[in-house]
Amino acid sequence: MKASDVRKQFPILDQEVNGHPLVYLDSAATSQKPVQVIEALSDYYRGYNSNVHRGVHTLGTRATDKYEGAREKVRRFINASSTEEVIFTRGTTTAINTVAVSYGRANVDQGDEIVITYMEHHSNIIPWQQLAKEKGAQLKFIPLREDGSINMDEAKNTITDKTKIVSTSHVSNVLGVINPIKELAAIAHSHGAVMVVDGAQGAPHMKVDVRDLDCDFYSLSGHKMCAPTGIGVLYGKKEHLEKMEPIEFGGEMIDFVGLYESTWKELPWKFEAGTPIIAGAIGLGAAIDFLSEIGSEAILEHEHRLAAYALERMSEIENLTIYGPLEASKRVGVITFNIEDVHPHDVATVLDAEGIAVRAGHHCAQPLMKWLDVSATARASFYIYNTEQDIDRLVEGLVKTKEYFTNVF
Ligand code: 7TS
Repeated sequence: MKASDVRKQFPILDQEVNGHPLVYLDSAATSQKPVQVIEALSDYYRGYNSNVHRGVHTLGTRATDKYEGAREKVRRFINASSTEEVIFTRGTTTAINTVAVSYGRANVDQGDEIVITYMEHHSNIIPWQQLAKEKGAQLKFIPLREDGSINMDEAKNTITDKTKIVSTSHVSNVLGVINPIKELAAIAHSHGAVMVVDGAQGAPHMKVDVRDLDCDFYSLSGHKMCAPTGIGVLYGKKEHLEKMEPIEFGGEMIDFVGLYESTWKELPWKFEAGTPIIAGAIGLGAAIDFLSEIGSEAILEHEHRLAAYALERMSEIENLTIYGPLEASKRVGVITFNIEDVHPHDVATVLDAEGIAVRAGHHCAQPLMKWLDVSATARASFYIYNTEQDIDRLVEGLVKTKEYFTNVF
C-alpha cells in the first residue's frame, strides 16, 4: 500500500478539531483504527456474534474459526513456533502481570534478583516491585547512557548469577529508543535468567521475531497497532508456559471440574479464563492483515524518516530540549521534549487549540522522569498515517506556543 493511500484508510483523521484539520500525534498512547478493522468488528457483531469453543451452532463455529484464525495471524506476525505460545490478554499490562505472578512466584526466591531499567513504563515496574517485595528478592536497574539508551557494559555488570528475570521495553514510550533485546537476552541466558520483553511500543513499529530475539516472553497491546482497545498478547516459550499455573480460573480455561479438584485445558487456553476477548482478537487479526500489507520494514523506514525530519525541524527551535538519542535510526517515531519555562501541559493545550493532539505528563514513567530530572514532558508520537506536513504543523504550533508564553510573561 502506498503511503498516501494508508492515511485514507483512517476515517477519524478527516475532521477538524478547534477549527483546524486534526493532526494526531498521540499514537504511542493509542493508535487510530483503519476502516478494515472497524469493518471487521462490525461484521462480527452484525453477522456472527457468538461465544467461542462452546456451541456446535454455525455462528459459534464461525466466531471460533475467526478467533483462532487471529491467533495464527499473531503467531506469524511475531514468528512464534506454535499458536500454543500465543495467549490473548487484555493488553501489555495484563501480559506482564501474568508473567510476574505465574512465572515469577514459581521461580523467584529470597535473595534472587530481578533486573529492569530506568526507562520502563509503570506496567513493567510495579509487577516486579510487588514480586520482589513478596519474595524478598532485589529489584535492580540497568543504568542508562547520557542519551537515554541502555548502557550494555552496565547491563553486563547488573545481570548476575542471582538474576532470575530481566525485563525491559523493546522501545521506550518516552525516549522512542530501540533497545538491544537480542543482546540482553543473550546476557540473561548466560546467567540462567529469562528475558521478558515489554513490546507495547515495539510491535506496532517494527518486525518482531521472537525466535530471533530469543526472548522468553513478549507482550503487546493491540490498541497501539491499529486494533481495538482491550486486546493484547502474551507470547511465551512453550517450555515455560507448560510449567506455569494460570492466574485466573473459570470459564474457557477449564477441562474438568470436580467438587474439590479441577484440571485445566491445554495451552494456550489454560491462560484464557472466562469468555475471551472475541471481537478484540478478530479486530487484532484484521489490524495485522492491514499492517502486513504495508510491511514492517516500510513502517519502520517511514518512522525513521519522520523522526529524522522532526528532530531536524524541532532542533531549530531555541530553548527546546529533545530527550533520547538524536540519531533517528536509534528510535521510532516518538519525540519527547520540553520548552524552557513552559509547562508541558501548557504546550499541549496551545497545540490542542491548533488541532494538534500531543500528550503531556509523566507518560507512566515516573522513574525515567526522575532520571531526566524533569517532572513532566510533552510527547509527539507518529505512526503510519502521519506525514511531513503534520510535523510542519507541529513546528508551527510550537513556535506559536513559545511566542504566546514569551509575550505573556
Ligand atoms: N509498556 C509500554 C512501553 C507502554 O508504552 C504502555 C502504554 C504499556 C506498557 C501499557 O500498555 P497497556 O496497553 O497495557 O495500557 N503506554 C502509554 C503511553 O505511552 N501513553 O499512554 C499509554
